[in-house]
Amino acid sequence: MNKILIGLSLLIVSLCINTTDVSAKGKTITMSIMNTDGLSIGTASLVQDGDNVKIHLQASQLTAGVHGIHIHENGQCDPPDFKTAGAHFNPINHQHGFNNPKGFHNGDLPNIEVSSDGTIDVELITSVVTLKKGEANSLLKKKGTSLVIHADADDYVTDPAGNSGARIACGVISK
Ligand SMILES: [Cu+2]
Ligand SMILES: [Zn+2]
Repeated sequence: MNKILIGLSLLIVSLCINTTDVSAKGKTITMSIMNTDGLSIGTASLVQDGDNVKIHLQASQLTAGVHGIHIHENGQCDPPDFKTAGAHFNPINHQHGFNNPKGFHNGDLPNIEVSSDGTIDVELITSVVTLKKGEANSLLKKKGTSLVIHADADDYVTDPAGNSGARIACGVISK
């Protein structure tokens, strides 16, 4: 009986901690990532954590190696080319790339590396976008935004998209 009570109180304590944690972090937005055939190959979860937005990407059926990934300006992913996602999310009108003296876009993100089995499970953290509505750099603007994975690596300097090649996967970020 004692053991059960201790177990219960531990459970209550951990529930309280989780609740606090969740409210400090804000709601998690989960979206599906689709490939060029329009089929789901994974998910991305976004959460506001203080000044940062954390993006947890889990996907499979990708080609192994380094790929560019960005947040694009439109919340629309029409396969197979995902052109409807538009350009990189760029509310302050910079050029592309972390190594570009006139850079970078708010939607720019570090390259991801897909394992030899075609899977990826990674957390990306960015402080130049927000999930708070109404802000100029909000990912939840009226028509949403999108997360796009490219065929090639981002060179972090070539405007407007880092020479990262075709768009191979896309997911809509919206409330
Ligand atoms: Cu892109
Ligand atoms: Zn860019």
